[in-house]
This record gives sequence, C-alpha cells and structure tokens, in this order.
Amino acid sequence: MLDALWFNPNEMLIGGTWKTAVSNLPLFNPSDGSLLAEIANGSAINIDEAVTAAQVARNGKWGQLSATERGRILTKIGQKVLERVDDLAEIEAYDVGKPLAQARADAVALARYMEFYGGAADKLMGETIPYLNGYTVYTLREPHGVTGHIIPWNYPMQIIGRSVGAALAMGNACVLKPAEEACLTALAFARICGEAGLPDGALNVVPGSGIEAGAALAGNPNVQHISFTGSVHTGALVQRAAGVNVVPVTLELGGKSPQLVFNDANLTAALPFLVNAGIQNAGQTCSASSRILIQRGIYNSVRDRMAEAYCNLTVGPAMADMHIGPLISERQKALVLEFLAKGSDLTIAAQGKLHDAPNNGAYVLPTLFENVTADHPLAQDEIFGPVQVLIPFETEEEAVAIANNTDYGLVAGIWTADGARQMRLAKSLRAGQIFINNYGAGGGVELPFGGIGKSGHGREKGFEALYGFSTLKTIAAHHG
Ligand code: TXE
Repeated sequence: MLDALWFNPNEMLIGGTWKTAVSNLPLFNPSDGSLLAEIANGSAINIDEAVTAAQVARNGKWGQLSATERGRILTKIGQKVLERVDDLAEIEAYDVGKPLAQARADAVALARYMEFYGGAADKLMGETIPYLNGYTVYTLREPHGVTGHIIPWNYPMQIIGRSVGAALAMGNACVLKPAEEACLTALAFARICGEAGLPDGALNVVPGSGIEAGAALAGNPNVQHISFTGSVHTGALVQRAAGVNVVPVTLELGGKSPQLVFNDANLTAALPFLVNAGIQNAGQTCSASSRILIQRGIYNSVRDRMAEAYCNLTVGPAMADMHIGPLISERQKALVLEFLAKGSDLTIAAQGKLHDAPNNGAYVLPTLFENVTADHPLAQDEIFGPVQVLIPFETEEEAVAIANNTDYGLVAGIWTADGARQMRLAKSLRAGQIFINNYGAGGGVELPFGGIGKSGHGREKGFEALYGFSTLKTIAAHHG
C-alpha cells in the first residue's frame, strides 16, 4: 500500500489554505484496480476562489518579489523536491501505474525544472531599440498575471515542472487543475512549494473533473493565459473557451511521431531508441514514437531485432518496476484494445509478456505490427498505448511523404550516417523537434518543446517558455 503520503489527498490548496471540497472523486491504483484515495472534486466555485487568490497574490507579496527572489524560491523548491524524490516516485508509481524507475526519473526532472527556471528567472531581458532622434525606446518582459494550467495524467510531475515552473519564474500566479485520474504528486508538489517559502496564492491547486473544474478554469475571465496538455478534442474546447475572453493558450496535444531508419543507420545505436520510444510509460507519451519507417534494405533485419526485443518486454505492477506498467485506467485500456481490434487485418511481429500482473490491473500487451500501410488507422491515429507499427519505404522522398502524412507534428527521429540527408530531413520533416541519430535527447528541460498541426501550438520547456509565459511592453520616451 502507498506509504509515502505525508498529506491529506482529498484537499485542495486555495490562497495558502488547504480545504476540502463539497464532494470527492475516487482515485484508483491502475496496477490492481484498488481504491487508492478519495480526492477533492473541485467545483467551478472553487476555481473562481483559486483565481481570486492568485490575483491577490499577484497584487501582494508574490507580485512584489524581485526576479532574483523568485528565482531563489524556485531553486529551493527544486532542492526540496530532490530530498523527496523517493516519496514522489512511490506516489506517482501508485497513482499513474508508472514503473518505479520511470516515476523516479519524473521526480528528478521536476527538480531540474525548478533549478532551471530558478536560475532563469532573472535572466530574461528586454532590449533597447534604435529609433528616431530624441527618443529612447526599450522593452520590458512582464508576467501575464494569473495563468491557468490544465494538465493530464501521463507525466504529472514533468508537465507541472515545465509549465508552472516557467510561469512562476516570470512572476505569474498559477491555478493548477490536475487530471482526475492522477493528482497526488500535484498536491505533494504544492506542499513542497509551501515549505520552500512560496508565498500564499502564488500556486493554487484544484483537483476536479475536466467538465466542471477544467472548463471553469479555461473560461475564467480573470485568467490571462492558459497552458493545456491533453487530447486534441479537449484542447480545442479549451481554446474556444479561452477565446471568448481573448486569452492566449499554449496547447500540447500529442502526436504520431515517426522514426526514419535508413539503410546506412547504426542499428546497434538505434535499436534501444526504436523500442523504448514506443513503450516508455506504456506508450502514454505525447512524443511516443508509434511509427517506425524502415528502408527496404534493412527492413527484415530491423523487424527481427525489434521483435526479439518485444518478446523480452515484461509487463507488471508499477512497484515491480518492469519495462511496462498498466495503462492509467480501464477507460484507456478499452481505447487501446479498440485500436488493437482495428489491427486485426495486420500481422503482429511480436508481443511482450505479462508478469505477476494482478487480474484487475489495466494491462495491455505491448504489440508490434509489421508491414503496415501509411494510411492504416494504426498508422494515422494517436493510440496512447504500447503499440508500434513498422512501415517499409524505398526512397528518402517516400519516407518524408509518409512521415509528414498525419494530422500531427510533434517530434521526429532520423537514423542515417549521411550528413547531407540529415540536414535535408531536418528541414523537410514537419515537427516541433527533430532528433538526429537519437530520439528524445534525454528529455532535456532546456529544449523548447511543442508541435505544429494537431499537435498544438506554442512552446514549453527551455528559455522559450519564458516568452510564452510573459508579455512584451514597449516604452518609447521622447526627451528631445
Ligand atoms: O484527455 P483530456 P483524456 C490523449 C490520448 C488519450 C486521450 C484521452 O490520446 O487517449 O487524449 O485522454 C481536462 N475543459 N492525451 O480524456 O480530456 C482533464 O480533466 C477543460 C494526450 O485524459 O484532454 C485533464 O486534466 N479541461 C496527452 C486534461 O483536461 C478539461 C495527455 C486532459 O484530459 C475538459 C493525455 C474541458 N472540457 C491524453 N475536459 C498528451 N498530449 O500528452 C477534460 N479536461
């Protein structure tokens, strides 16, 4: 059972006060289907209260801190997260079903985001602009004010780190609505922020349903920026709701990211990335590589090597720390099984194995499909489960056409020794991040991340996120 909780899971944080909600929602352990906790079912009224508390914080102590002071607090939060990495990892493993080592990596990444944005807080500068004689013109970067953060269940700690970290660094006050399927590390993080001296109201956390709490946050007229990570359908709803108030949104909506493997690729280097990028976090990763495009000359060899790796994949409870845990929920499992049924006309190259997996867990076997055509639903739609398709191609032009032929454009990987081809493809592939002879680049917090097309718009992570979480003011002084 979950031992690491040091807080009451059914509370929400509004203006520095931990409160209970009028009603609760059940939170399940996806590894065995048991009830893990009751969490607050925050209402639209609670969201209004949280937005008001954030406004008070902006106009009060939090808003008066210098950039350096904000940075110091964020850095301290990062240190405190590091001290609690094991507890956070255990909570996340129980809540999300993520194998323990992967949950631990997320906790370390959360700390790293806080360190990065702590250091960056006082380093985003405006500029002076040469202008007409008699003028001095300069620009200031200012916070939006109150920012709303609607996050999903697949990487709660990493997504909190990248969006709340950058928003706080710029001096915004945040209202965070975690996903109803997994919100415990959001609450743990808020506790840690308080211990590190983050002023009341700078971060408010209201768990609750998307339909009520999420929609109330997206449409709140006193929020000045919304950051959303989740499905295309909900992202469009959030953008529409924010649009009524003319509020900017950053949308990170997932993808169908390819890896392109050419005849001259170093297969020994490529193989672990080809497989891991599809099955990490049970494939519930926005930048999962669910399409592997393989040039004909090495197709059989890559298929055989990937199939062998798949046969050795084990699936089991998060705390047993195997390659793959359960999916987040029975609902997600049903969605993935529907996709597997759509693949009944395809050939399965290999599947992994269940290992000591309790009957009521949301487990799905990792499945590798071979010889898939580019227009098949499994090669077009985001599955969000441990499923990859192998697509053969003959020429570079064909590979680019296939790679670019989905609604998405989040990331893409290229495996080739040919430097000129690397450069050509880096330009012609439609995606927000391109990886050459690697995939994911270790997930660096420093690297701007976001997509094009249905993968969304705006960039999070890195210094670039600070531009998104601030607004530019131009000052023109006429002094003769
Ligand atoms: O997502 P939702 P779901 C994709 C993935 C998955 C599918 C469904 O393909 O199978 O989405 O997952 C909140 N107004 N991704 O249903 O609905 C909700 O409470 C405002 C990709 O979980 O997008 C949660 O906090 N907010 C993805 C958040 O939105 C609303 C990660 C995400 O939920 C809302 C997750 C509303 N009307 C799923 N309705 C990625 N890009 O990594 C719900 N929410």
